[in-house]
Amino acid sequence: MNETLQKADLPLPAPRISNPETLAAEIIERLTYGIGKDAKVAKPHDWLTATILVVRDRIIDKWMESTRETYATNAKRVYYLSLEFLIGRLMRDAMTNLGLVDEIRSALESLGVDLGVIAGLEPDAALGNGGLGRLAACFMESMATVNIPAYGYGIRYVHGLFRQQMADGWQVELPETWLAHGNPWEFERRESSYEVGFGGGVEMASNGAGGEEIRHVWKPSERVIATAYDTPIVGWRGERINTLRLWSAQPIDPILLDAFNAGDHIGALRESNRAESLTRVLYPADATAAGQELRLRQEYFFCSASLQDIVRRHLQQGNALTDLPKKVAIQLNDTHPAVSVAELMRQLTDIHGLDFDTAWDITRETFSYTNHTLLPEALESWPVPLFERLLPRHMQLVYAINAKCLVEARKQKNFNDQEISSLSLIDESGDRRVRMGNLAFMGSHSINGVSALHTELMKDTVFATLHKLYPDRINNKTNGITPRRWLMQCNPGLTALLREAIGDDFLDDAEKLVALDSFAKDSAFQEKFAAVKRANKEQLATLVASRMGIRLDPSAMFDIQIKRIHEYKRQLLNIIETVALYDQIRSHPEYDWVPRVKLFAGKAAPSYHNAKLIIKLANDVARVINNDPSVRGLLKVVFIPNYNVSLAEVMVPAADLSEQISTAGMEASGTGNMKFALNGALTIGTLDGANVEMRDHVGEDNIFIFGMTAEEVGKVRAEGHNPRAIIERSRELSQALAAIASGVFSPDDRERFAGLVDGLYNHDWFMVAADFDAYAKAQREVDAVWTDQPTWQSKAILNTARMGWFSSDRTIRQYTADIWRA
Ligand code: B1N
Repeated sequence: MNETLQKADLPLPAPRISNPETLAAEIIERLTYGIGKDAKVAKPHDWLTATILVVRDRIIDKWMESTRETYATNAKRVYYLSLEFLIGRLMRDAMTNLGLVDEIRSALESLGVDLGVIAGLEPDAALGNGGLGRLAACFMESMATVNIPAYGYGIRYVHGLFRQQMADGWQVELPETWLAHGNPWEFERRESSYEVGFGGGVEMASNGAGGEEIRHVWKPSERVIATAYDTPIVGWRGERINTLRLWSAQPIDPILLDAFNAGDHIGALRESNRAESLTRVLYPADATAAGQELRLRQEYFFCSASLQDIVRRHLQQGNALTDLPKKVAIQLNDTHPAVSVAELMRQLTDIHGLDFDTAWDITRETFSYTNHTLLPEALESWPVPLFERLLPRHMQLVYAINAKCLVEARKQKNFNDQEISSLSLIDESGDRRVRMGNLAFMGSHSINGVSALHTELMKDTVFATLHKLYPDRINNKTNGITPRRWLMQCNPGLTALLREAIGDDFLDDAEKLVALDSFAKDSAFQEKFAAVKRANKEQLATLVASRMGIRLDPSAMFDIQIKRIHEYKRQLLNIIETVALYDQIRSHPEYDWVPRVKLFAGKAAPSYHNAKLIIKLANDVARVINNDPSVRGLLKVVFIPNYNVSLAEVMVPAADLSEQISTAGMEASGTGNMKFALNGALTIGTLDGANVEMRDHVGEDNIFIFGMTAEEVGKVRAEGHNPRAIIERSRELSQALAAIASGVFSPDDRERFAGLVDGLYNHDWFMVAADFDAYAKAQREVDAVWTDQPTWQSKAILNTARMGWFSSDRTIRQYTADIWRA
């Protein structure tokens, strides 16, 4: 190679041309030379891979440009650390944001390939459980869109969230294998590998010449390699491409040859299996702490690798370590990456030689933390003995941080012992545990909630004492959703209609949707809006027919509840009301009932007994109702298996009514609520999470709010209530519960649901009984408005018009301005 040739002089590849002819030629080229397949025998999967590779080429130029630009300007970088990224399919997302959909479609058409067919074969990357992981994915897309130099860091799970199958109405979990056909979106970066240690002990070493300064040296007993896999994330209009960097664990020695040669063929692979099992599966728990050692290992593994990478990049740019907070903002997505606080302290002190206080200031200025739930069972804490065994140096640092903060607290405020113990990083109330929420809080300059209500509750409950000590740290950043995936891509019919009506401004700024306000009463527009909804409902009906053999009438109201199955989300309330409605229709066949289809989908954590029972109940109720000729055409119930991002993309645009009915105070924000309303569904919901702000934006006449407030729930829980009396007072409710408890829907096992119903009579923690009458009444108001279609349509239009504020672009701009200062 010519030594005098500077790298900067190397020619750049010619920019790609993107007309259908060129695209078609490139697809054939990729199929032949990239995949080694003859077009004549290529399978749909081969066409998919070839198409992705051609789209990917168009991303790479911009990707490198984005990276070069950030490097050249030494701009502040944002790092989003998350144990979950629920990204779903990427091909349509990339094509939409690059403006290539029509060109690729016709290129494929000229080759006799249907874009819709191959797009449906792309695996749905489910590296997340629910809202928290999907939020991380929406944020990645919005950070690229609003031109923030950002990296997502997480784990490349070999198996994402399990595939849900129904066996006689029960959830069965099967492994999910998104990587089975390879993953053309990712780039393995062998050169970006780091060692991550576990266990062992801590030694002291003198720090060079004089020998008076002492350093801690952690000598782990176990080490694994973290290897980076990069996926490009395309922003709207392809202006910026950011990187999602996921870590995979590898053994240091792939095989122990000595053991192998001695005949121990299994033992020779033990270390390799142990390392690889670290990143093998996603924990399938949503809103509960996982609690096992492997989970803590996963958390530390990805934090350590990410921080090594971040510090390496910072130093490589020629920056001083003390400038870390000027050049780096790290957002902790809940407490799952909270061990980062101790790990950055370790790297700054033990490896880079900073003193403790300097390191602490840098750490706190660099990190910020988002809390996503107040559910006590979801607050992570680790038994001290486990933490100490796995991370002995971090345990010392946790104690040192704790001492520093508690001394400061005693000095600043007149805290009593109880307050001091609630601040502590160590929970001493039972077996001693490390409180990850407190660690994340103390190690961050900003702590945010995800809706206005949730943020206020954080201040009043879990973080009350910490808030008293640091009153400026807690702030709100109401969640958002990306309008690219959740409007333009999933609802092309509505997008086309909107462009026809109000022009293209909303494509770049979702808040410009307000221009639609003036169309709400326009009857010609209402008809078009309704026609789009109808077409989307027909598509969902087609999906249900083909997957489940159930026929749905698209002129019925599609009433949808899709989300993780959890008692606080109250699918049970919806099902019980469905049973009550079923009774009513049979008792009064002469009434003008509004035909409804009740649709459910969602997964239950495999170990969550009641959640699985609720799925079974939904299926049992569905079977009875759908087979009863006396309600035919008036009521149908469907539980669609294997809810995932791709299914949501079909269901959201097809909804007339969106169920957001959690017990007030329990859903931190919700984001499905926003997706539905943006697509013109009306919401029936409680004053919980972001529903409160949705009401403020769409107007209280355009949303069906019912039930107890968070304050009332808190009061009732403190004072105790008598659900039995409430149930006995409500004829509808007691009849529905009697039917369920007595086995009307479970003749094969009449006791099946007795326990669930007993729970409502005896404590009703989630206020299902307490809110039932209000909910049923709100549902009848829904019926009344539905009967007046022009009014319904005008409300639906106003929802679409006024939901632009809930774009994740707005959320990201707020994070940037208030927290990251990037
Ligand atoms: O985070 C979403 C919110 O919109 C939802 O209201 C909230 O429930 C959800 C442990 C969680 N909170 N906590 C989790 C996920 C996985 C896990 O292992 C907890 N998920 C949420 C986005 O802000």
